[in-house]
Amino acid sequence: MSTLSPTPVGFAPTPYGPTPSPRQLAWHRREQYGFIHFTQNTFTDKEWGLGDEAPATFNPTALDCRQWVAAAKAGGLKALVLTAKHHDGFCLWPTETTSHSVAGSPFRSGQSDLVREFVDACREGGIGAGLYCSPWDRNHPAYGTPAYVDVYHAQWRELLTNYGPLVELWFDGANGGDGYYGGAREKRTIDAFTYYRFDELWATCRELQPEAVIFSDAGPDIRWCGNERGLNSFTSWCRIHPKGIAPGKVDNLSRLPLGEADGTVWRPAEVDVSIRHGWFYHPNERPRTSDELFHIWLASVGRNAGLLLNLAPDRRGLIPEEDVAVLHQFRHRVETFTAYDLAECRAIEASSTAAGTPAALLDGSRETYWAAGRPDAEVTIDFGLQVRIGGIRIEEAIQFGQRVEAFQIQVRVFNVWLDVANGTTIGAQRILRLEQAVGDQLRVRILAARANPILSRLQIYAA
Ligand code: FUL
Repeated sequence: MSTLSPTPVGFAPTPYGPTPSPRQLAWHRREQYGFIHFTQNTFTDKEWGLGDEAPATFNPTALDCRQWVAAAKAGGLKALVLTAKHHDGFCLWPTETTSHSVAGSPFRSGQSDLVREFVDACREGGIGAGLYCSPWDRNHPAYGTPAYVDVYHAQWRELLTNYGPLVELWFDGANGGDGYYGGAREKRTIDAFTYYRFDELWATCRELQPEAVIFSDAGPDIRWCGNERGLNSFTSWCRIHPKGIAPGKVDNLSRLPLGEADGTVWRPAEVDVSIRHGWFYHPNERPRTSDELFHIWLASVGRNAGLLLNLAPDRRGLIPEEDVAVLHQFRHRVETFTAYDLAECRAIEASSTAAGTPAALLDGSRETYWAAGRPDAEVTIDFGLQVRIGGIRIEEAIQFGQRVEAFQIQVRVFNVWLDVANGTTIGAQRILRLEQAVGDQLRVRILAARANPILSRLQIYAA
């Protein structure tokens, strides 16, 4: 087996299918980040407020957004997305569009702007800030008519204009119909495909926040994974056919986790899940264990998705101490799992090379790559001695599109090759736990790909 050859061969590969935009690529690199669900529901013990909550109900006693940021960082989260407005319509900033906001609450004597405190704390802490502003508004009297949609667009315009650069804009799909609606207390239905004029609104987002990714069930930058349990599917394509999906409407739910191998747009999956059972704080709920969070991480980030982990500040306006402790343990768990890379500085050999070099897989960079000369190809790493392997991380060079459809991991023990794992798609990253495989060589065999595979990184974690 030859040692590292630093000289790349061949020409830069031609991309296969759609590829990520710069803002999508930056999103892929964040991998895990957090949600903050905080509003009237925190004080009323609800998940969906009706919209008739008095602004005076909202009154955190010790709110400190810097504590949220510290908690996020304790868990290794790279950004936070705040519910600036949830379905009950209460705005956490002093909007000019409605009086149903923090301006009417006793919190900071009605002088507060929680969105400002939030973005300032994120920037001070060096993490990205994103915002959620619910399309469904159970408070607004005009909900269901075109007049409300103008209000909704104006709310986003305030958020997009006054709070500096944002990394993610979150468009929820829920619409339960009934609400307070200025006292009408009735059921109102809308057409999810046309009512909100999302195309127009998203064009405004692009103009005012060009770096921010836009999330909804349907994208346009990142799509929902189709469940709130923290699990992406084993197979997950970053591509999808955009037809038939709108925020709150999906013709076939399984399209969301799986994506579509022949999809025409790049729209990877985001996995949203809460650290507790509900999205909002409820005094009778406890956080998940760090073990559960580690499994969620493997089933989301480890399956080519972004992980949006929800944190729920309590009535003080602080993330509960027990949740912060779990976040610390979760981060420690991930860091321990990935601490020692057995592949670093080892000899690596490929069955074929059309461009780049197999050594690029071990150089730590995502810019360099190995492009195989055939759809089925393999790379072999020689550890030089028997090692105990606990996990593996494989990355495709997604700047050239997503290609791999099936792969296998084998380990050589006393000259016999044993299968230790099989997989389908890889994408931005596939992370697998291997049950203590022992051997002196490991090979990644690409069994099927839609075009010659191009990998950018390979890490093999010591058990
Ligand atoms: C859902 C909403 O209905 C929940 O309240 C929560 O905000 C979740 C993240 O999205 O669609």
